[in-house]
Amino acid sequence: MNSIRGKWALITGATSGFGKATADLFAKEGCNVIITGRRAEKLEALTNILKEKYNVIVLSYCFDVRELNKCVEMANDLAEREIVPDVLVNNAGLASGKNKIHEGLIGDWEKMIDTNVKGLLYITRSILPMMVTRNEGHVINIGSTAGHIVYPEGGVYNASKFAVKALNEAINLDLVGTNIRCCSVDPGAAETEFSKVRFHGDEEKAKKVYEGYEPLQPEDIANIIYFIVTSPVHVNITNLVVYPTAQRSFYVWDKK
Ligand code: NDP
Ligand code: 8X3
Repeated sequence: MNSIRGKWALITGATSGFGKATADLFAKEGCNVIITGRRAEKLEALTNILKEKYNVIVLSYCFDVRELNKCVEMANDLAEREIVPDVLVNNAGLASGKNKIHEGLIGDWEKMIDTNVKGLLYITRSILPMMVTRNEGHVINIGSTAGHIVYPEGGVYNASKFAVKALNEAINLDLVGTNIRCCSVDPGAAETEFSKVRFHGDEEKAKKVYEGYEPLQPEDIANIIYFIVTSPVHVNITNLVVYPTAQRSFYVWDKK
């Protein structure tokens, strides 16, 4: 067991879903956390809760991962404070819209590619050099089962998560000879704000995605990330795929 107590974890997209649950679990286990997101009020609320509940240090940075200069600013600020994240969870991401390619909205495509691919790269490029210099660290990339198999009307989201899968593999190759580990965690259907965002705020449509079976919960993913990060330092889990038991593929379900 490789304890995270007293260490630093940077979790992007911590205002809801997987990121929030991971920040909560890591803080509960005594890890100082750096949380990010665009919604200032949610970040502030989570900061206060984690400090009060777990007595750890919480730093928050409110910005959009699509803005390279903001990613760099955060990294510079951490460096000034002499903080090198022990763990980076590249979680900020989204699906926007669900359309056939020939009916797709360009704005949706740009949001997904810029956030899920370029945002992940911007954060990684800003933070990973600090880990390399110290020759220590762990990168967790949140991919998706959507990055293993494509499905109708999901094409651009699928492509963005196939890219995360490729980048996760590439980062691992490039880190050979260092002590830095890198893993993508690829969930199937999980009940978060994901579908509400995908359907542009349509709560009814979002709710239907999780009906008739027991979806994954944010805490399930947090527990998995915790397991990966706390495994012994000579153990590098490079990819973990997780579905709800009622879902075996995008196409194979047991829905009541
Ligand atoms: P949520 O919508 O609950 O959380 C997404 C988080 O990402 C929020 O904190 C949001 O914060 C942040 N975020 C989104 N866009 C940006 C941006 N441009 N800049 C900064 N932060 C951003 O969804 P999930 O927890 O489900 O999603 C987390 C990750 O998991 C995503 O990468 C998603 O693709 C992936 N995933 C989700 C699955 C699911 O079924 N739920 C399954 C497989 C993978 P804010 O809005 O405050 O910026
Ligand atoms: C989210 C899972 O199947 O809705 O990445 O794309 S799915």
